[in-house]
Amino acid sequence: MDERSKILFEQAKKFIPGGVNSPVRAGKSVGMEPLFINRAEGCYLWDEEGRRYIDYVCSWGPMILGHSHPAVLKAIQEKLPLGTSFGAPTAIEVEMAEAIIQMVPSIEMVRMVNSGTEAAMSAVRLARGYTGRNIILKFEGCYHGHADSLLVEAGSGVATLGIPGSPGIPAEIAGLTISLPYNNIDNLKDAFKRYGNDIAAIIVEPVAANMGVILPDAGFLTGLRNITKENGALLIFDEVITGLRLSPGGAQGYYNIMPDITCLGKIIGGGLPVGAYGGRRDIMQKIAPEGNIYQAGTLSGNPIAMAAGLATLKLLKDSGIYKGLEAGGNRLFTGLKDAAIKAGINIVINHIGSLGSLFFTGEPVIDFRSAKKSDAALFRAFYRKMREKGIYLAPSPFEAMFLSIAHDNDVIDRTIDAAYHCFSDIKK
Ligand code: KE4
Repeated sequence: MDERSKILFEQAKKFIPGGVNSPVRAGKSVGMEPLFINRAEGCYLWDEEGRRYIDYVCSWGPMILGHSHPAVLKAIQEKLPLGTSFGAPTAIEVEMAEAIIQMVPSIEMVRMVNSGTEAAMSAVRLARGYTGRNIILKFEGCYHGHADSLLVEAGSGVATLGIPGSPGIPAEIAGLTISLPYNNIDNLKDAFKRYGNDIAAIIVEPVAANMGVILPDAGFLTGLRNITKENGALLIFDEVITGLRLSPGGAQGYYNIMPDITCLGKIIGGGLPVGAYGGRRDIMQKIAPEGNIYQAGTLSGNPIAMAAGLATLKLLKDSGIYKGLEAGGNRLFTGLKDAAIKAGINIVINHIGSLGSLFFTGEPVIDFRSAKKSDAALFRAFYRKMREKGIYLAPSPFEAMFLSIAHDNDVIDRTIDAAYHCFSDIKK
């Protein structure tokens, strides 16, 4: 069925670890080999066999305008003949910085990097350098890229120092990170009681989307803002997914909670490799060469990537887009819930705007522990059936579904119909 992809995957595994350039693409969680994608347009992907899929991965978030949006392609095509990279400042980087500062409420200064990992890693170093403290506090199930300090699992007891989340991370480094359950303010208070004066920052996904989608309980984000202020620690919002996804101002604009530093990525690159971190001027001025906290990047602010990102941001300033994305998300996720009920399948759907995920469970999903209780085997069966019906989901129960402006009602209704048949099939 996926002959060309199979051949390519065998070839790829000879030269690339696991045959992929990012682990989740290999589809190990769903026991299916990956499709090799040849091209994409709007809400559709075509694999190497020429088979068309409705895409709910959207490159893990960036493609909010749909694939190959004419305005983004035009911006790239206009920039290309002028050269691809100079390693020198360019006018478009200034435009891009201004656009981000205008859209993201808490950002007064911003530095472009090349990935979400770089953004989060740099934000952590900045917080440590600015506060003179070393401990970072994160939440289980939140993913902030693969920097050593952030690939850390919870310690033995709650509010204890972390343990390495991967070989190759020294215990000494992991031991400077605390990992707590999401949505739990009491554990947080314990951690600050124990380590308060040594905690440089809390880093959080304001809406978690790497354990499936989990929304912040009422008061959770405000609690983080208050406890960091009370203890002289910084609050870092990792908005690599939520930035420009939930609203033009991301989650901080949606919930009206202002962090000290924000990490961005994905959407701001329009599909090209772009990340950014920004925040209060007094903090960002500590970054070299204005300050002495070092961070650098050969291709940071690359003009082609800036062209794609800026073209995307210019379109996203139209708030009508977010009303449409919200309507599409509501239609899809309520439709999936109704389809599951009709098929007699227990699922929980967490969603906000054009972002959501489904869990094969009957219990509320409010943190990583409850997310892990969902039925992975049922997800695998559902994933397989949906892919056979031409619906392309993220190959893991701990990822999200993303909509773009190209997902119209007809596409959404076809997805819901396909899901009903898949729910009915796996029910048997
Ligand atoms: P990148 O280094 O992959 O650009 O960004 C890391 C990152 C940081 N913060 C958040 C909230 C993120 O979701 C990510 C990356 N997201 C994953 C999928 N959930 C990227 C997919 C992959 O790893 O291939």
